[in-house]
Amino acid sequence: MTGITIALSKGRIFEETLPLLAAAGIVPADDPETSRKLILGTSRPDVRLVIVRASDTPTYVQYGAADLGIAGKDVLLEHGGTGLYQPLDLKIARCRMAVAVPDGFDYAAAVRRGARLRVATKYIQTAREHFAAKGVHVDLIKLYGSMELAPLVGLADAIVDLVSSGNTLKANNLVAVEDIMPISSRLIVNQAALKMKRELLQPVIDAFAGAVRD
Ligand code: PRT
Ligand code: MG
Repeated sequence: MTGITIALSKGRIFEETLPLLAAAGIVPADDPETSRKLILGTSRPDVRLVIVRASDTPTYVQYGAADLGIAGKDVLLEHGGTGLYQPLDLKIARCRMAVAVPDGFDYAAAVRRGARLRVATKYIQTAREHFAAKGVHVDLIKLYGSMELAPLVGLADAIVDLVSSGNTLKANNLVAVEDIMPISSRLIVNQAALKMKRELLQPVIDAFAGAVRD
């Protein structure tokens, strides 16, 4: 494909990417919330968007099915980043990765006495590194969503999840007891495409860079 293919997930990343796309003269021809199309044309005949699951974005870019993509740092850490160039923190879809437990569970005391904790999460790699660095013994339980449920039904003592407003934790009587890292979304670029199509891709990367807002 001689044009540019950009992989995006619908929802918050798509919404918050619109101003960045606009800075590169790219306006989607359809709204992925209402259209069922997975390939969207744009105002630029040489640019198309592909709509993928958030956790699949790095895979599409890694294999060159998309030249560019936008993915959360949470997703990139789990993927590993192979074959990807990550030139920009776009500072969108911001939140934090945290450890949370049921209100009333004394996490600090459990850690102090060296208890083995069962931790449910979608973010196995990040959680493993975090607890290993702290010397906390954990059994990690892989889930694909709704982590907040796990401690409420006895599947886990704690969860590692993303927190933005804190409303989901509060609604489920959970409290964040430890911050792991701040999270935002990055522009990712297929390394081979950057070499082969630099004259096409670099102006888009530069336009995104100029449109990043704190
Ligand atoms: O939905 P799907 O399974 O396809 O994937 P996804 O949930 O990862 O996708 P999406 O579109 O929901 O999120 C895309 C990216 O947005 C993530 O990879 C993060 O980098 C970023 N992001 C920013 C968030 C949040 N904020 C966020 N709050 N992703 C998820 N959440 C969830 C969180 O997991 C928790 O369940 O929202 C809930 C907490 O929100 P608050 O506001 O109640 O604290
Ligand atoms: Mg989601």
